[in-house]
This record gives sequence, C-alpha cells and structure tokens, in this order.
Amino acid sequence: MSHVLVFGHQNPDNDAIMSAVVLAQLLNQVEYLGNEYEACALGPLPAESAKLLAEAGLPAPRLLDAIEPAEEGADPQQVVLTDHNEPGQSVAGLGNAQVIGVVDHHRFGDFTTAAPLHIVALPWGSSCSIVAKLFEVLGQKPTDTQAKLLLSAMMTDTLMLKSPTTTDVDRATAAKLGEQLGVDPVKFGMEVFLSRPSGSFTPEQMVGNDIKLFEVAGTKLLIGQYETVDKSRALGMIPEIREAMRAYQAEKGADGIVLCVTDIMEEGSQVLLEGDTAAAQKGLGIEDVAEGVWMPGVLSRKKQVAAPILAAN
Ligand SMILES: [Mn+2]
Repeated sequence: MSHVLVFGHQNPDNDAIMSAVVLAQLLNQVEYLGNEYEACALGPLPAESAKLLAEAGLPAPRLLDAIEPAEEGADPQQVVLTDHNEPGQSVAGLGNAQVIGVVDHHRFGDFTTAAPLHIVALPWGSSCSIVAKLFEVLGQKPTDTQAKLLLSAMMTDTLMLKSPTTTDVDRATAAKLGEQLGVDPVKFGMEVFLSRPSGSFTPEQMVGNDIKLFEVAGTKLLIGQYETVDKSRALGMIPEIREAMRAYQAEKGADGIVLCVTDIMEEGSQVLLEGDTAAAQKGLGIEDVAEGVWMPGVLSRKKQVAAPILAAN
C-alpha cells in the first residue's frame, strides 16, 4: 500500500481543489489499487473552496510546498495530478515523484513519465465533470456533500455553463447533480461565485490569484485571469494592476504577462499586456494599449486565450 498525494495546479482555483478533494475521497472509498489517497493543495485555498469545505465539515487539503527526492533505496512519492499536467504548473520537485495518474481537461504539454499510468483526459468544462463521471465508472454514487463540491467547481470553472468550454456532458452532469441536491445549478453556482470577497481584491491578488505559465516560442509567458461580476472596480485601478503585473513577472522570471479581467455578467474580458507579449499580441490579434483591450465573448483562458496564442506561435 502506498500513500498517494492527489493535487491540482499551483495558484489553485475551485476546480483544482475540489477535483483533488473529491477524487481522493472516491479512490479511498473504492480502495483503488489498495492505496491510501491524500488530497493536497499547492497554494492557499480560494475563498469559495474554503467556505464550501468548512460548511461540509471537511479539513482543508494539506499545503504541499515541494516533493523531495526519495531516500536511498526508497520508492519515489506517488502522485495523482488533477486539473493540470504541465510540470511548470505543478509542484516543485515533480521530477522526484512518480505520477501514477492524471485527471485533467487541459492540453498536454511537456509531459512524460517513466512508467505506464492512469490518464483520464477529456475536453469537458471542468476536471470535476470528469471526477463525477469516474463515480459512475467505479460504480459509486456521490454523497450529497460530494455532489455539492463537484457542482460548485463545475459552475465556477464554466462560469455558470456560459464559457465556450462547456459541453453537453457538463450540462447533463450539472442537471443531474442539481437534481440530487434540489438546487438550480446556475443559481447555486452564482451563490458560490458571489461568496468570493471580490470587493477586497488587491491588484496583487487580481494578478496572482489564477495565473499559469506557458512556454511560447521560446519565451515564458504568464497568463492570468481575474473573474468578477463588475469589472469597473478593476478598471479604475489599471496603473496599480500594471505595476503588480510587472512585479509578478519579475518575481517569476517570465518574459511577458497577460491578464484577463473577465466580467462574467458582461461576458467578455479586458486584456492587459506587460513585458514581451509579441506572441500574445499575434495570437489574440490585439495590441498593448494602456487601458487594455476589451474582447467581447472571451471567458475561457484555456480555449480563447492560451490556445490561440499557442497555435499562432
Ligand atoms: Mn479546471
């Protein structure tokens, strides 16, 4: 029996947290491979995740800083990655671990393993949609608590099923979980979303809260997303946000940084660029202008921001 760590990406969002928490519970309840699974997090929990877990009486996942090399003669730490697969978005020292599984809905980049592994990758709206499907595959029914945690992340990751990443599977799964809980999925998702303390976000939090590193055309490009129900507050502090973008980029040693201020009510993103963002400008067809560029309909970093940038370079 091994003690396996299950975790989502750095700067975790609600999907990264809930996919790890609920997948670890599922694998434990079916005694998958005879292992014991522990959910971890690679950073502080988003406010909505902390609130949902506290309400459910569940402990927050353990904060994992790094994975150290195995001691002489010992087996490497086994891990399951959820909601990511790229080493640049994962734990420090991932190379010291043995990845035995991945449950993800992102592109695969720079990912290799020494041994065969379990990979469940589907281009659905959230990693929690895939975890919900795995309950079915493993002959289990989610408890009401598990259904609630899964549905919360499905809603935050698909921006209440409005993001173009949303598939029919997500809509059907959300309806089923909502029925089990006796809630309307979209109304429930909006409540989860509004439990974020959006009014108190600092420029540093807007930049660093949900940001991922991509290797594009030989450069390191950071792409962040700040989701809000009212972009006007953020747009009133653009000089401070730009300063925070420059500081974050310098701290991470990246070449450029893109920040999408996504307004889920107006259904679009104001896109700000700092540093070397030639690749991003080419991919998005926009220029680096002081106040940023409003891109109507752009809600998904993965599909409408990262993908066109990676495809164009
Ligand atoms: Mn996700």
